Amino acid sequence: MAQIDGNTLIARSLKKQGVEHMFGIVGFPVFGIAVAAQAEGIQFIGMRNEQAASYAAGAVGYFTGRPGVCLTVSGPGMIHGIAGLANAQENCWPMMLIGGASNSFQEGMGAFQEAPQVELARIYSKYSARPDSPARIPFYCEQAVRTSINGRPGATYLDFPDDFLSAKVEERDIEIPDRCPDPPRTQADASDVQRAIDVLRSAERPLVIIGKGAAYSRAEEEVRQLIESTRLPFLTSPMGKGVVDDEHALSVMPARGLALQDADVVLLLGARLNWIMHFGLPPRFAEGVKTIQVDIHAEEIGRNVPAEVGLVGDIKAIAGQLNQALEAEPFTYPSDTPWWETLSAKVDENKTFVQNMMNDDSVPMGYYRVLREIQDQAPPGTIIQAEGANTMDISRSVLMHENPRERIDAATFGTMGVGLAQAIAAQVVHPDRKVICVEGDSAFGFSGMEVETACRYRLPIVFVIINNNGIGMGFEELPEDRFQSPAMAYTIQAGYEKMIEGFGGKGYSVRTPGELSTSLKQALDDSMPSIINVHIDPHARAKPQKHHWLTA
Ligand SMILES: Cc1ncc(C[n+]2csc(CCOP(=O)(O)OP(=O)(O)O)c2C)c(N)n1
Ligand SMILES: [Mg+2]
Repeated sequence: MAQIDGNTLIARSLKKQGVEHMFGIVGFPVFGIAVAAQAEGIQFIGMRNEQAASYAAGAVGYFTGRPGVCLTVSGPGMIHGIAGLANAQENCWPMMLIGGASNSFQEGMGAFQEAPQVELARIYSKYSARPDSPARIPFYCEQAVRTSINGRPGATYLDFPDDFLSAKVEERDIEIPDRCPDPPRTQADASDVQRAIDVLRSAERPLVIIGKGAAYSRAEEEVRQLIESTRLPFLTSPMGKGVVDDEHALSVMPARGLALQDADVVLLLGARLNWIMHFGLPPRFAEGVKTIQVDIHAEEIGRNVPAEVGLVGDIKAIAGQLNQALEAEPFTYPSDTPWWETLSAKVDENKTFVQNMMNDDSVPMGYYRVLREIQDQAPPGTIIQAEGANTMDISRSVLMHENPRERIDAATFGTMGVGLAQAIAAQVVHPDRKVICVEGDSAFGFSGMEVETACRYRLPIVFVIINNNGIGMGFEELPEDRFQSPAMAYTIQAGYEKMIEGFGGKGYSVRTPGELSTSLKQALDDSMPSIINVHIDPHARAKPQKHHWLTA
């Protein structure tokens, strides 16, 4: 009689659920899961730390709408994986963490790497479970995938003890559930849609805010139509960039502060009123601002600010409903209002300010000049990963995206260390596109060893390190007394580019715009990954802002 073991059951179930990519580190007791996954046609990417592997799995969820999987050993490996579980959960991305576990019959005995893993995963996941028997593994795999993509997407955890992995069950007793379908595109109530339009119509100073929920839902066509038919000013969250072209004439992104502060009606499309949007509260928003909130998650409606209208459901579907209602009864916000006049003046003023810094060729360079080079050279379709403090913040105002899902960063959870992993995930999901990973020198350090992973899989990612010798603010030298070194300082002029050469990649150390230009061009043509270590002015900063990241 044909028998099948737990490892193969997991791999077959996941493959059937549409899982294509698994990232992880093998060891006791999960080696067999990786082998079985490869045998079933799932791509296994062996990483250097489970944190990075878990970040990569979440990024796959964002890019594809189906969960990426992170595979970890028991105990410490699984605990590293919680980093990415939490990151995916906070960002509402589908991902699945799989932890091997010590034998179920040694529970509580002090087994090798024994840990309360199902409990550990619980608060940072939508679903955390250990199958009750090897034969029911397929049931749990389907449950985890279905839960991760439906409703508000998020993270799931499955726990597999060693004895379940090696157990053999009769193949004929097993039923592997079919692929769970992609989530239904839920619509809002028609009368609420009408109310939303009435509120928009009544606005004197309207504003549309587009979040990464709109990008995730692939709502670009509907949102573009909505913006263009209504001629409403819009701005985006960092990862909502490109849902509508960042350089669209109706974008007021360069006047973000002013637009948020003075709008009287705000339409939120898959963007939350959390810290990124200053909670929707004064002084960053007007007292009494009316919000029309479109969100997949009913509990999100009215968080921090009571919503004037709540539209619960899929962004693409609801933007479509809004368009339909607007086709029946068109509404265009006039271009000659005082609001547009104020916004346009601010947009022009800030654009000029940023342009001047982007065009400043002095040496040492500042952030803006480095990022401009990337903007100039990145071919269409390039995916940008950005992390750091200044590095990430400034990249938002310099790097323009024409299309959605082409930027990924530290996002809602502000997690440093996601960069290399997200770049690896982007390149694995999109082998034909260019991937540029823009890293602060501190940010790079968190998962720097993953350059070996990128080299081993020959992923031609271009890692650009914007190196100011420290966290957020740089230093020119360290004090004589080494233990008096500032907490934010790192090695002055560190040679990060040398790291990649040990693995067959190409390293560049650059200081001038000319050197940067030449090396970036070479790196983009290379079939292997590169590091371009850009030594910038350690005193370079973002343009003066009311609120800096250090004080949030
Ligand atoms: C996991 C984690 N640890 C620490 C931090 C705190 N933190 C915020 S930004 C940052 C690094 C900023 O420095 P760098 O990457 O060099 O960028 P720069 O601003 O210097 O360009 C750190 C450590 C964090 N956000 N996440
Ligand atoms: Mg730095």
